[in-house]
Amino acid sequence: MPGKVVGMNIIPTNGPSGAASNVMATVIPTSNEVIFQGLREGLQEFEVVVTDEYGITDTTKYIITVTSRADTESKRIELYNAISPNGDGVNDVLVIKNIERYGENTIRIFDRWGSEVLRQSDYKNDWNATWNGNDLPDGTYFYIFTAANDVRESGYIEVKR
Ligand SMILES: [Ca+2]
Repeated sequence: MPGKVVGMNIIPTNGPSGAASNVMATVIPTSNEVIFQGLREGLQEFEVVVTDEYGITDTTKYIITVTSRADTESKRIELYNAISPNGDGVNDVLVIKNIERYGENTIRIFDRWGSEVLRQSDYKNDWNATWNGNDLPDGTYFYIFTAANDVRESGYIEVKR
């Protein structure tokens, strides 16, 4: 386009998941954000029409996948990232909440020097910061959790007895 862009319009169109009659898209020029209303789950098509200072327009078609927040959140793993494996029965093991939802999974845990101290498939929520039957030192560890459907989460775990 020859000129400076002066306007953008987003038009929901009929996509594979059906009519777009209830969808509204509002462009907020000050923040370059688009607010969608009335989206439903599935594929949604939009035409993005850009207008330049000479009134010339350019149209691009986009297809986005709309997923519900519940779907997105259920793929995230939830764990309490500090454990106190001192045998008092409180927070002694690393628990990944709802781990059964993820199907086949693998967890790997590394110490601060990058040595792997746990690699377990089908994790049973039972890691208590031991390695070969010995207590690992208190400190910060790093985990990588992978499971079916491209679930991959990583982060730190604090071990303090
Ligand atoms: Ca404890």
